[in-house]
Amino acid sequence: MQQVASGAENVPSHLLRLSVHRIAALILVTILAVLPMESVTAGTKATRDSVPNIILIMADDLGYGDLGCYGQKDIQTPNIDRLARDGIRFTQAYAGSTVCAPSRSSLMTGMHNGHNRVRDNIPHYEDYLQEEDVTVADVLKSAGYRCGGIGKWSLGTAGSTGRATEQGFDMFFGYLDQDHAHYYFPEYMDDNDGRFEMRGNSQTKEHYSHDLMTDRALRFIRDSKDRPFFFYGAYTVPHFSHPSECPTKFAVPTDEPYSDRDWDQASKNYAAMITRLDADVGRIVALIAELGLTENTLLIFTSDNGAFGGAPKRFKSGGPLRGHKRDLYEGGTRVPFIARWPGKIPAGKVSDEIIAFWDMLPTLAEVAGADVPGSIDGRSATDALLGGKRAFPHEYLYWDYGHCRPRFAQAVRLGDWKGVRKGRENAIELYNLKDDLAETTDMATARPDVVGKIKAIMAAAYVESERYPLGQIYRGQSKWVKENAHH
Ligand SMILES: [Ca+2]
Repeated sequence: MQQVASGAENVPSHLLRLSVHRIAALILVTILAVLPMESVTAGTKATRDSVPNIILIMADDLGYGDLGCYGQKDIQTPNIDRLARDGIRFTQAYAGSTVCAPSRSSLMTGMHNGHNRVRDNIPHYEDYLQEEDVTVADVLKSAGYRCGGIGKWSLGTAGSTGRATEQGFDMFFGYLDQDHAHYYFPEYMDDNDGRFEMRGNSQTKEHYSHDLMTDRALRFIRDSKDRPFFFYGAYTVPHFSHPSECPTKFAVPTDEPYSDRDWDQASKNYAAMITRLDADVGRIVALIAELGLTENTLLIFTSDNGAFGGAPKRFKSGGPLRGHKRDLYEGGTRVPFIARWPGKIPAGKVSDEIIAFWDMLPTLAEVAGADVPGSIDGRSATDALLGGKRAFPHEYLYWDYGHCRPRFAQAVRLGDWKGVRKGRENAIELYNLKDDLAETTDMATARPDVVGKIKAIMAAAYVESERYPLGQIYRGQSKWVKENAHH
């Protein structure tokens, strides 16, 4: 039987240094808390020209290999590919998790999954984020940004403290509950603290949720053009839909421009969803240009986790990577990541720098000249975003998944090494990503020294959460599903 490492004696020295930093950060936060507010907030509020607008568009379950600029041959994504040509494309960007809710929590709060408020899609809660949690939107709002979002929020249902409008957003339109987001022709959408009703839409299929979300995105950007704004476009494409909507489980109003392809219907729909998302990105980019904001807008495009295991195989949505969503192999966590900021980010740059979702809060805060909450796992990657090397790269990256499922898996990236342990009772698999990107050859026997370090990191990086008790198998349903069983 394998011992699970615990206690400081097994912790590498750099982790001990990190905990000293954490203590220092906590002391700093405590000191700041007793000072008058004026002395700690940024001296001058942001103005339209002093800081850029920030647009963060995130697809849902879009794989590392689903975009033309990442090697996709069959699905057309001309607008996103153009962003990559005009900006930077990262080859080693990582999502916060291998599934939706914790990945979004990591993105929003700057924590990796060992400390994340939200660790998994289950158990179902209503108030995922808590009042004391500080989101990207909170941070940017405090610096004078107007913050708006559309799409799938996942971090707090209607009326809860975790809902978007309680977490820094001045506007949010879409799905607060992620089970609701399985419906592309919904009966209603969350509209700030109310609802935009579309009774009968599940039958008439008059309104495709993405079209409405993009309309709202354009309105928000237009309304915000005279001040710095943060727009978060959490699109749900190409996530599968509820089978009641569409037999292929990829609901889309039309399978154009793939209707005449010699493909199965699921493939046509999947590709059409992604191309439709690309067109939505194109509409946003065009509006930015029309408003004269191109030069002063940082635009990021990414995905919340790897491709769905049930995505049509013909597209090789994971590209060269092993595994998919719900795995901790690279195909589960490595995602497309593109950023454009003309004049600041070099055009056509391809970067191998390692960045992760938990770096986004401090990165965007630095870009906006905003204050960062004290104790987070993320580090600003602004230097990498601007095309350079990271001055302070992470010692390691950490993910876990399956706290209340039959198997709790953990993964660590340490330099070129990747350790994956699928169940705490099992041995750690070890891969060298530099030589073996597809994670085919387990090097654990050859490199027990590296396995030992990764084992210690797995023990130290994970902190228990009473909301995600390991090994207590959860079989409940979300409140939204219970209340909307008629769908
Ligand atoms: Ca997802």
